[in-house]
Amino acid sequence: MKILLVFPRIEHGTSTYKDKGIWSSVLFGYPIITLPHLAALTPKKHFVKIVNENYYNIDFSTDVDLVGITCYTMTAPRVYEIADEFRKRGKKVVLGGYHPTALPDEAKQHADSIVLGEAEATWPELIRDMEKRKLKPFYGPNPDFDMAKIPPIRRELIMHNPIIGAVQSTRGCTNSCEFCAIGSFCQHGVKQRPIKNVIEEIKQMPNKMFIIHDPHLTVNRKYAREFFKELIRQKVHKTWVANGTSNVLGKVDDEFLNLARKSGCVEWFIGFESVSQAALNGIKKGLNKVEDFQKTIKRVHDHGMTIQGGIIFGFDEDTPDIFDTTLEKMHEWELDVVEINILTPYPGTPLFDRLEGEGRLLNKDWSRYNQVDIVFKPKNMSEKELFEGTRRVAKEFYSWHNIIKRNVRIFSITKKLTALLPAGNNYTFRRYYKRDLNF
Ligand code: B12
Repeated sequence: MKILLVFPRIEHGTSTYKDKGIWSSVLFGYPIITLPHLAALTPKKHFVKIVNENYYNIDFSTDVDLVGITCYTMTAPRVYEIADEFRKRGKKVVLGGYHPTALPDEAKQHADSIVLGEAEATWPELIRDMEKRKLKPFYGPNPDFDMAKIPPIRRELIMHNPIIGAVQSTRGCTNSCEFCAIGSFCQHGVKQRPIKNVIEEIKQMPNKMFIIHDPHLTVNRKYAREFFKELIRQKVHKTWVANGTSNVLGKVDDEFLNLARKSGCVEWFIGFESVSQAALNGIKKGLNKVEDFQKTIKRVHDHGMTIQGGIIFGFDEDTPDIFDTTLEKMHEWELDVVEINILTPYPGTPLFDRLEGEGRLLNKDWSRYNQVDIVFKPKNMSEKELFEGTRRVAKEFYSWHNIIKRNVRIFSITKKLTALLPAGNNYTFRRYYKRDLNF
């Protein structure tokens, strides 16, 4: 059987189709592992091809038996267009990912089958059914699969070749933050791959730098510590970045941070989300304490690693003064890079259900669920204030003057050339916000 897997074009964010060219395809484009992972789960007797629409046009007349498309909320409208076009030409289409899982009946109008949740157990079953021409309308969710059986992704199918590789070691999260899509998507708590499998995959990838696409690597400290030790013991000598949480990185012992650094870590992404404790409590992320953030950042810096912080504006507790306060803290705490987002209620999250129940969703144009457009009615400010405030923070934080200052600091913290990774992010984010927030 011939299977085509499609990654649709992205209109917003740091690696969009508009950024085609050397910047995203060779330098700082994030590697996307979803489809090479799905290809690896496909029995070997079938032929699999991947098209990433951010780099290549889709050939709708291509000779295939089955088309699988990955779908986030923001990409859903484009995914539906692609799916409709293939179906018009008599191809069988399957959709999977976060958005079809949250809204399967909507997605089903554009597909022959929907795969709900993680596909490790269900994709092989779907392929068998397809061989018999007996596709079921829905598969899963089936969270009952063995992480030890996850094969290495089919890296040779990634046609563009960013210098940064990617791997995943854990799934799921123990927190249930109101805005996050992971809680309802991964229905099995935390699961991890055997460390030896992850290290083997890292060793096999040609890239000298890689990103760990886990919800957060610090979710199981014992596992993370063993992972660092093994990277060191096996002399892997690669540079990596991962997601971590403030309450773990602020509290772990020095040995943990030393091992992380020695094993190649140059940057942690931490979702601080807000400088307002009331907002954090409101979104059920009260485990994070604003009063500890500065100490956490300093500790990570003192161990030679940098921090990319995540900040979200638009929580119910946010008033118009949140923008100046946040900007002040971002500088005072010496954050190296910051992802600045407008709160977006993704279907499937408790936030979406609450705002929908309160009649506060402004539209369901999924293409605008992109963290730079405003799709809900904020509580304590106007939509204009929310947009202008976010824009002002991004413009100020990503001024050339501030970027240069931060990048000098980044190199002095890491003392490594590979600090180009976090330093480059400062430039990537400037480009993104300048375009999407229009400054
Ligand atoms: C890496 C990552 C990115 C990277 C790479 C993007 C990518 N598409 O891979 C970057 C930084 C570019 C990114 C950008 C964004 N991201 Co992101 N990202 C992640 C992250 C951390 C890991 C994704 C991953 O690689 N997982 C590993 C693979 C193997 O798993 P998977 O993709 O979930 O695929 C499995 C299933 O979903 C399913 N599946 C998926 N697709 C398909 C298709 C078919 C046919 C089938 C059968 C099955 C199937 O099978 C796979 C195996 O089980 C997740 C959080 C997480 N830990 O999952 C957030 C996450 C997916 N991102 C999210 C968001 C919101 C965004 C942005 C909108 C943020 C922004 N400000 O712009 C953009 C959207 C870009 C886009 N449209 O792709 C949300 C998605 C919510 C939603 N409902 O859409 C998540 C869940 C984060 C969160 N906490 O809410 N992201």
